[in-house]
Amino acid sequence: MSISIERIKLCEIRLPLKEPFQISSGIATVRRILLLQLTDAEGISVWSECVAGEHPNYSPETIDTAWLAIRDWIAPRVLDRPFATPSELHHELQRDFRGHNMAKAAIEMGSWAIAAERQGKSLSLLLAGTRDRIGTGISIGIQEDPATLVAKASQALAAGYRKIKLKVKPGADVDYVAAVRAELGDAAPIMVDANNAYGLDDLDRLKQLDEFDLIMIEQPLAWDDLVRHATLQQQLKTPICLDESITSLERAEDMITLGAGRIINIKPARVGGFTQSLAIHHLCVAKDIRTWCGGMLESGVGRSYNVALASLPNFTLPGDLSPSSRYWERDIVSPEWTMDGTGMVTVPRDEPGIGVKVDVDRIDDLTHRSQTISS
Ligand code: OSB
Ligand code: MG
Repeated sequence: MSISIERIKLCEIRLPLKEPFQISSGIATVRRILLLQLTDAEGISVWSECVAGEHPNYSPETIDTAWLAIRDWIAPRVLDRPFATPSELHHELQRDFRGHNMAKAAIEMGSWAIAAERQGKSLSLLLAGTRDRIGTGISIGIQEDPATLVAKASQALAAGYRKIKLKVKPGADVDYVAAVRAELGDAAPIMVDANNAYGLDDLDRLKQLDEFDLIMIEQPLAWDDLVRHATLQQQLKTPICLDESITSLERAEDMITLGAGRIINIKPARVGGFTQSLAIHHLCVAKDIRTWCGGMLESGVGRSYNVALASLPNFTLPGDLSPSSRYWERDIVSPEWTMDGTGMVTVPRDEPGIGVKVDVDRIDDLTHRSQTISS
Protein backbone atom coordinates (compact mmCIF):
# COMPACT_ATOMS: atom_id res chain seq x y z
CA MET A 1 0.00 0.00 0.00
CA SER A 2 2.45 2.63 -1.15
CA ILE A 3 1.79 6.37 -1.19
CA SER A 4 1.85 8.07 -4.55
CA ILE A 5 1.02 11.78 -4.80
CA GLU A 6 -0.52 12.72 -8.13
CA ARG A 7 -1.34 16.35 -7.63
CA ILE A 8 -0.31 19.19 -5.35
CA LYS A 9 -2.41 22.32 -5.12
CA LEU A 10 -0.81 25.34 -3.45
CA CYS A 11 -3.08 28.09 -2.11
CA GLU A 12 -2.01 31.22 -0.32
CA ILE A 13 -4.71 32.54 1.97
CA ARG A 14 -4.60 35.59 4.20
CA LEU A 15 -6.13 35.47 7.65
CA PRO A 16 -6.08 38.57 9.83
CA LEU A 17 -4.94 37.87 13.39
CA LYS A 18 -7.34 39.16 16.05
CA GLU A 19 -4.46 41.14 17.45
CA PRO A 20 -0.93 41.73 16.14
CA PHE A 21 1.61 39.19 17.39
CA GLN A 22 4.99 40.70 18.18
CA ILE A 23 8.14 38.74 18.90
CA SER A 24 11.64 40.15 19.31
CA SER A 25 12.43 39.57 15.65
CA GLY A 26 9.26 40.84 13.97
CA ILE A 27 5.52 41.34 14.02
CA ALA A 28 2.60 39.60 12.30
CA THR A 29 -0.78 41.24 11.75
CA VAL A 30 -2.23 39.34 8.82
CA ARG A 31 -1.05 35.76 8.54
CA ARG A 32 -0.17 34.78 4.98
CA ILE A 33 -0.74 31.03 5.07
CA LEU A 34 0.33 28.46 2.49
CA LEU A 35 -2.13 25.58 2.33
CA LEU A 36 -1.54 22.46 0.28
CA GLN A 37 -4.02 19.99 -1.04
CA LEU A 38 -2.40 16.67 -1.90
CA THR A 39 -4.24 14.11 -3.98
CA ASP A 40 -2.97 10.56 -4.24
CA ALA A 41 -3.29 8.01 -7.02
CA GLU A 42 -6.44 6.55 -5.45
CA GLY A 43 -8.17 9.91 -5.25
CA ILE A 44 -7.64 10.47 -1.54
CA SER A 45 -7.18 14.14 -0.90
CA VAL A 46 -5.75 15.78 2.21
CA TRP A 47 -4.91 19.31 3.32
CA SER A 48 -1.65 20.33 4.92
CA GLU A 49 -0.05 23.65 5.83
CA CYS A 50 3.37 25.16 5.33
CA VAL A 51 4.03 27.29 8.40
CA ALA A 52 6.78 29.52 6.98
CA GLY A 53 6.16 33.18 7.75
CA GLU A 54 6.13 36.23 5.53
CA HIS A 55 9.66 37.35 6.48
CA PRO A 56 12.84 35.36 7.20
CA ASN A 57 12.99 36.47 10.84
CA TYR A 58 12.29 33.10 12.47
CA SER A 59 14.15 30.90 10.01
CA PRO A 60 15.57 31.56 6.54
CA GLU A 61 12.37 30.22 4.96
CA THR A 62 9.39 32.34 3.96
CA ILE A 63 6.07 31.55 2.36
CA ASP A 64 7.56 32.66 -0.97
CA THR A 65 10.71 30.54 -0.75
CA ALA A 66 8.56 27.59 0.29
CA TRP A 67 6.31 28.04 -2.73
CA LEU A 68 9.36 28.03 -5.00
CA ALA A 69 10.96 25.06 -3.24
CA ILE A 70 7.80 22.98 -3.48
CA ARG A 71 7.13 23.88 -7.10
CA ASP A 72 10.66 23.55 -8.46
CA TRP A 73 12.39 20.95 -6.29
CA ILE A 74 10.03 19.03 -4.02
CA ALA A 75 7.10 18.33 -6.34
CA PRO A 76 9.35 16.92 -9.10
CA ARG A 77 10.87 14.49 -6.58
CA VAL A 78 7.65 13.15 -5.18
CA LEU A 79 4.95 13.36 -7.87
CA ASP A 80 3.87 9.96 -9.19
CA ARG A 81 6.61 8.20 -7.27
CA PRO A 82 5.51 5.36 -5.01
CA PHE A 83 6.79 5.59 -1.43
CA ALA A 84 6.34 2.60 0.85
CA THR A 85 6.08 4.90 3.87
CA PRO A 86 6.11 8.62 4.70
CA SER A 87 9.60 8.09 6.14
CA GLU A 88 10.81 6.90 2.78
CA LEU A 89 9.44 10.09 1.24
CA HIS A 90 11.27 12.07 3.93
CA HIS A 91 14.56 10.41 3.02
CA GLU A 92 14.03 11.17 -0.64
CA LEU A 93 13.61 14.84 0.28
CA GLN A 94 16.88 14.84 2.23
CA ARG A 95 19.06 13.38 -0.51
CA ASP A 96 21.38 16.14 -1.83
CA PHE A 97 18.77 18.74 -0.85
CA ARG A 98 19.77 21.12 1.90
CA GLY A 99 17.40 23.08 4.07
CA HIS A 100 13.85 24.13 3.18
CA ASN A 101 12.55 22.08 6.10
CA MET A 102 9.17 23.82 6.31
CA ALA A 103 8.52 23.33 2.60
CA LYS A 104 9.52 19.67 2.86
CA ALA A 105 7.47 19.19 6.02
CA ALA A 106 4.27 20.40 4.36
CA ILE A 107 4.51 17.54 1.88
CA GLU A 108 5.94 14.98 4.29
CA MET A 109 3.28 15.60 6.92
CA GLY A 110 0.60 15.53 4.24
CA SER A 111 1.86 12.10 3.22
CA TRP A 112 1.27 10.91 6.80
CA ALA A 113 -2.29 12.22 6.53
CA ILE A 114 -2.74 10.26 3.30
CA ALA A 115 -1.46 7.13 5.04
CA ALA A 116 -3.83 7.77 7.95
CA GLU A 117 -6.82 8.22 5.62
CA ARG A 118 -5.98 5.03 3.79
CA GLN A 119 -5.76 3.06 7.00
CA GLY A 120 -8.92 4.70 8.32
CA LYS A 121 -6.98 5.85 11.37
CA SER A 122 -6.39 9.16 13.06
CA LEU A 123 -3.00 10.79 12.62
CA SER A 124 -2.52 10.50 16.35
CA LEU A 125 -2.93 6.72 16.24
CA LEU A 126 -0.75 6.40 13.15
CA LEU A 127 2.05 8.28 14.93
CA ALA A 128 1.57 6.02 17.98
CA GLY A 129 0.23 8.86 20.09
CA THR A 130 -1.13 7.69 23.41
CA ARG A 131 -3.04 10.59 24.92
CA ASP A 132 -6.47 11.92 24.10
CA ARG A 133 -6.09 15.23 25.92
CA ILE A 134 -3.13 17.57 25.90
CA GLY A 135 -2.24 20.45 28.18
CA THR A 136 -2.38 23.78 26.41
CA GLY A 137 -0.17 26.83 26.71
CA ILE A 138 -0.49 30.36 25.40
CA SER A 139 2.20 32.45 23.78
CA ILE A 140 1.69 36.15 24.50
CA GLY A 141 3.44 38.63 22.23
CA ILE A 142 5.50 41.62 23.37
CA GLN A 143 3.19 44.32 24.77
CA GLU A 144 3.51 48.07 25.06
CA ASP A 145 3.96 48.10 28.80
CA PRO A 146 4.02 45.72 31.77
CA ALA A 147 0.44 46.54 32.79
CA THR A 148 -0.94 45.42 29.42
CA LEU A 149 1.04 42.20 29.63
CA VAL A 150 -0.14 41.56 33.19
CA ALA A 151 -3.77 41.95 32.10
CA LYS A 152 -3.32 39.45 29.26
CA ALA A 153 -1.43 36.97 31.40
CA SER A 154 -4.07 37.13 34.17
CA GLN A 155 -6.81 36.52 31.63
CA ALA A 156 -4.91 33.53 30.27
CA LEU A 157 -4.43 32.03 33.72
CA ALA A 158 -8.14 32.48 34.46
CA ALA A 159 -9.03 30.81 31.15
CA GLY A 160 -7.18 27.70 32.30
CA TYR A 161 -3.97 27.79 30.26
CA ARG A 162 -1.38 25.51 31.79
CA LYS A 163 1.67 27.35 30.54
CA ILE A 164 1.99 31.08 29.96
CA LYS A 165 4.78 32.07 27.62
CA LEU A 166 5.80 35.70 27.55
CA LYS A 167 7.72 36.95 24.56
CA VAL A 168 10.65 39.08 25.66
CA LYS A 169 13.44 41.24 24.26
CA PRO A 170 15.99 43.53 25.92
CA GLY A 171 14.03 46.39 27.49
CA ALA A 172 10.77 44.45 27.51
CA ASP A 173 11.86 41.71 29.86
CA VAL A 174 12.84 42.02 33.52
CA ASP A 175 10.22 44.61 34.53
CA TYR A 176 7.55 42.87 32.49
CA VAL A 177 8.21 39.42 33.92
CA ALA A 178 8.51 40.82 37.44
CA ALA A 179 5.08 42.44 37.10
CA VAL A 180 3.50 39.24 35.80
CA ARG A 181 5.10 37.11 38.50
CA ALA A 182 3.94 39.53 41.19
CA GLU A 183 0.35 39.54 39.93
CA LEU A 184 0.00 35.82 39.08
CA GLY A 185 1.81 34.50 42.13
CA ASP A 186 4.67 32.10 42.72
CA ALA A 187 2.84 29.02 41.54
CA ALA A 188 1.86 30.33 38.10
CA PRO A 189 3.45 28.38 35.22
CA ILE A 190 5.37 31.14 33.46
CA MET A 191 8.14 30.95 30.86
CA VAL A 192 9.75 33.39 28.43
CA ASP A 193 10.75 33.15 24.77
CA ALA A 194 13.37 35.56 23.43
CA ASN A 195 13.55 34.44 19.79
CA ASN A 196 17.32 35.13 19.73
CA ALA A 197 17.19 38.62 21.22
CA TYR A 198 20.19 38.25 23.53
CA GLY A 199 23.92 37.65 23.41
CA LEU A 200 26.35 36.39 26.01
CA ASP A 201 27.10 40.01 26.85
CA ASP A 202 23.54 40.25 28.20
CA LEU A 203 24.40 37.81 30.98
CA ASP A 204 23.44 40.25 33.74
CA ARG A 205 19.96 40.69 32.33
CA LEU A 206 19.53 36.96 31.75
CA LYS A 207 20.62 36.33 35.34
CA GLN A 208 17.85 38.65 36.47
CA LEU A 209 15.35 36.60 34.47
CA ASP A 210 16.85 33.53 36.13
CA GLU A 211 15.43 34.72 39.48
CA PHE A 212 11.75 34.47 38.48
CA ASP A 213 11.45 30.70 38.81
CA LEU A 214 10.47 30.34 35.16
CA ILE A 215 9.70 26.89 33.75
CA MET A 216 12.23 27.63 31.03
CA ILE A 217 13.86 30.34 28.94
CA GLU A 218 13.27 29.60 25.26
CA GLN A 219 15.93 30.37 22.65
CA PRO A 220 17.70 33.33 24.27
CA LEU A 221 20.64 33.34 21.84
CA ALA A 222 21.16 33.13 18.09
CA TRP A 223 18.89 30.99 15.95
CA ASP A 224 21.71 28.71 14.77
CA ASP A 225 23.77 28.66 17.95
CA LEU A 226 24.46 25.75 20.28
CA VAL A 227 27.90 26.44 21.75
CA ARG A 228 27.01 29.77 23.37
CA HIS A 229 23.76 28.32 24.68
CA ALA A 230 25.90 25.67 26.42
CA THR A 231 28.02 28.40 28.01
CA LEU A 232 24.88 30.24 29.09
CA GLN A 233 23.15 27.13 30.48
CA GLN A 234 26.09 26.67 32.85
CA GLN A 235 25.39 30.13 34.25
CA LEU A 236 21.62 29.70 34.71
CA LYS A 237 19.46 27.63 37.05
CA THR A 238 16.48 27.93 34.71
CA PRO A 239 16.41 25.29 31.97
CA ILE A 240 17.10 26.63 28.49
CA CYS A 241 14.64 25.36 25.89
CA LEU A 242 15.78 25.38 22.29
CA ASP A 243 13.42 26.13 19.42
CA GLU A 244 15.08 27.74 16.36
CA SER A 245 18.39 25.89 16.92
CA ILE A 246 16.94 22.39 16.67
CA THR A 247 16.54 21.76 12.95
CA SER A 248 17.23 18.01 12.91
CA LEU A 249 17.83 14.92 15.03
CA GLU A 250 21.56 15.63 14.89
CA ARG A 251 21.13 19.14 16.30
CA ALA A 252 19.07 17.63 19.15
CA GLU A 253 21.90 15.18 19.83
CA ASP A 254 24.38 18.06 19.76
CA MET A 255 22.28 20.02 22.26
CA ILE A 256 22.39 17.10 24.64
CA THR A 257 26.11 16.43 24.13
CA LEU A 258 27.02 20.07 24.65
CA GLY A 259 24.53 20.75 27.44
CA ALA A 260 23.15 23.63 25.36
CA GLY A 261 19.66 23.21 26.78
CA ARG A 262 17.49 20.88 28.85
CA ILE A 263 14.17 21.09 27.03
CA ILE A 264 13.24 20.95 23.34
CA ASN A 265 10.32 22.70 21.70
CA ILE A 266 9.50 20.35 18.83
CA LYS A 267 7.84 22.04 15.88
CA PRO A 268 7.44 19.39 13.22
CA ALA A 269 7.77 21.89 10.37
CA ARG A 270 11.08 23.22 11.64
CA VAL A 271 12.67 19.76 11.50
CA GLY A 272 11.27 18.73 8.10
CA GLY A 273 8.22 16.82 9.27
CA PHE A 274 7.06 13.92 11.40
CA THR A 275 9.86 11.45 10.60
CA GLN A 276 12.43 13.71 12.25
CA SER A 277 9.99 14.79 14.97
CA LEU A 278 9.47 11.17 15.99
CA ALA A 279 13.21 10.53 16.00
CA ILE A 280 13.78 13.58 18.22
CA HIS A 281 10.91 12.53 20.48
CA HIS A 282 12.41 9.06 20.90
CA LEU A 283 15.89 10.47 21.53
CA CYS A 284 14.46 12.72 24.23
CA VAL A 285 12.73 9.76 25.89
CA ALA A 286 16.06 7.89 25.98
CA LYS A 287 17.99 10.90 27.26
CA ASP A 288 15.41 12.15 29.74
CA ILE A 289 14.91 15.47 27.97
CA ARG A 290 11.48 17.07 28.32
CA THR A 291 9.70 18.16 25.16
CA TRP A 292 6.61 20.05 24.14
CA CYS A 293 5.00 20.99 20.86
CA GLY A 294 5.44 24.57 19.70
CA GLY A 295 3.24 26.56 17.36
CA MET A 296 3.70 28.93 14.42
CA LEU A 297 0.34 30.74 14.45
CA GLU A 298 -1.03 27.95 12.28
CA SER A 299 -4.53 27.82 10.93
CA GLY A 300 -6.67 24.94 12.15
CA VAL A 301 -5.17 22.77 9.41
CA GLY A 302 -1.58 23.07 10.61
CA ARG A 303 -2.75 22.86 14.19
CA SER A 304 -4.31 19.44 13.64
CA TYR A 305 -0.89 18.01 12.78
CA ASN A 306 0.68 19.53 15.88
CA VAL A 307 -2.07 18.19 18.11
CA ALA A 308 -1.58 14.68 16.69
CA LEU A 309 2.16 14.85 17.33
CA ALA A 310 1.70 16.27 20.82
CA SER A 311 -0.34 13.18 21.75
CA LEU A 312 2.90 11.20 21.98
CA PRO A 313 3.93 10.32 25.53
CA ASN A 314 7.04 12.47 25.94
CA PHE A 315 5.26 15.74 25.17
CA THR A 316 4.99 16.19 28.90
CA LEU A 317 4.91 19.99 28.98
CA PRO A 318 1.87 21.92 27.68
CA GLY A 319 2.07 22.79 23.97
CA ASP A 320 1.53 26.10 22.19
CA LEU A 321 -1.79 24.71 20.98
CA SER A 322 -4.15 27.55 21.79
CA PRO A 323 -7.75 27.38 20.55
CA SER A 324 -8.70 28.82 17.14
CA SER A 325 -10.51 31.74 18.78
CA ARG A 326 -7.24 32.97 20.28
CA TYR A 327 -6.00 33.79 16.80
CA TRP A 328 -8.89 34.14 14.36
CA GLU A 329 -12.42 35.50 14.14
CA ARG A 330 -13.18 32.30 12.31
CA ASP A 331 -10.89 29.36 11.55
CA ILE A 332 -10.92 27.36 8.29
CA VAL A 333 -11.77 24.04 9.94
CA SER A 334 -14.75 22.60 11.75
CA PRO A 335 -14.98 21.94 14.50
CA GLU A 336 -12.63 24.74 15.43
CA TRP A 337 -9.88 23.91 17.93
CA THR A 338 -11.03 24.56 21.48
CA MET A 339 -9.69 24.25 25.00
CA ASP A 340 -11.66 23.28 28.08
CA GLY A 341 -11.67 25.28 31.31
CA THR A 342 -8.84 23.16 32.69
CA GLY A 343 -6.56 24.03 29.77
CA MET A 344 -6.86 20.78 27.84
CA VAL A 345 -7.29 20.29 24.10
CA THR A 346 -8.96 17.08 22.94
CA VAL A 347 -7.18 14.90 20.36
CA PRO A 348 -9.62 13.61 17.73
CA ARG A 349 -8.28 10.08 17.99
CA ASP A 350 -11.38 8.39 16.60
CA GLU A 351 -11.58 10.44 13.41
CA PRO A 352 -9.61 9.29 10.38
CA GLY A 353 -6.85 11.56 9.08
CA ILE A 354 -6.37 15.04 10.56
CA GLY A 355 -9.64 14.81 12.46
CA VAL A 356 -11.23 18.10 11.41
CA LYS A 357 -13.17 19.12 8.32
CA VAL A 358 -11.57 21.70 6.10
CA ASP A 359 -13.87 24.48 4.88
CA VAL A 360 -12.97 24.42 1.20
CA ASP A 361 -15.41 27.17 0.17
CA ARG A 362 -13.96 29.50 2.73
CA ILE A 363 -10.44 28.68 1.54
CA ASP A 364 -11.56 29.58 -1.99
CA ASP A 365 -12.88 32.90 -0.70
CA LEU A 366 -9.66 33.67 1.15
CA THR A 367 -7.28 32.56 -1.61
CA HIS A 368 -4.90 35.18 -3.02
CA ARG A 369 -3.10 32.90 -5.42
CA SER A 370 -3.06 29.24 -6.20
CA GLN A 371 -1.23 26.82 -8.45
CA THR A 372 -1.77 23.17 -9.21
CA ILE A 373 1.24 21.01 -9.92
CA SER A 374 1.04 17.60 -11.52
CA SER A 375 3.48 15.77 -13.69
O1 OSB B 1 9.07 31.19 18.78
O2 OSB B 1 7.53 29.84 19.27
C1 OSB B 1 7.92 30.80 18.62
C2 OSB B 1 5.04 32.20 16.53
C3 OSB B 1 5.70 32.53 15.37
C4 OSB B 1 7.06 32.34 15.30
C5 OSB B 1 7.76 31.80 16.38
C6 OSB B 1 7.09 31.46 17.55
C7 OSB B 1 5.71 31.69 17.63
C8 OSB B 1 4.92 31.44 18.82
C9 OSB B 1 3.43 31.25 18.63
O3 OSB B 1 5.36 31.46 19.95
C10 OSB B 1 2.89 30.02 19.23
C11 OSB B 1 1.46 29.79 18.78
O4 OSB B 1 1.25 29.33 17.65
O5 OSB B 1 0.57 30.08 19.57
MG1 MG C 1 10.02 29.95 20.18
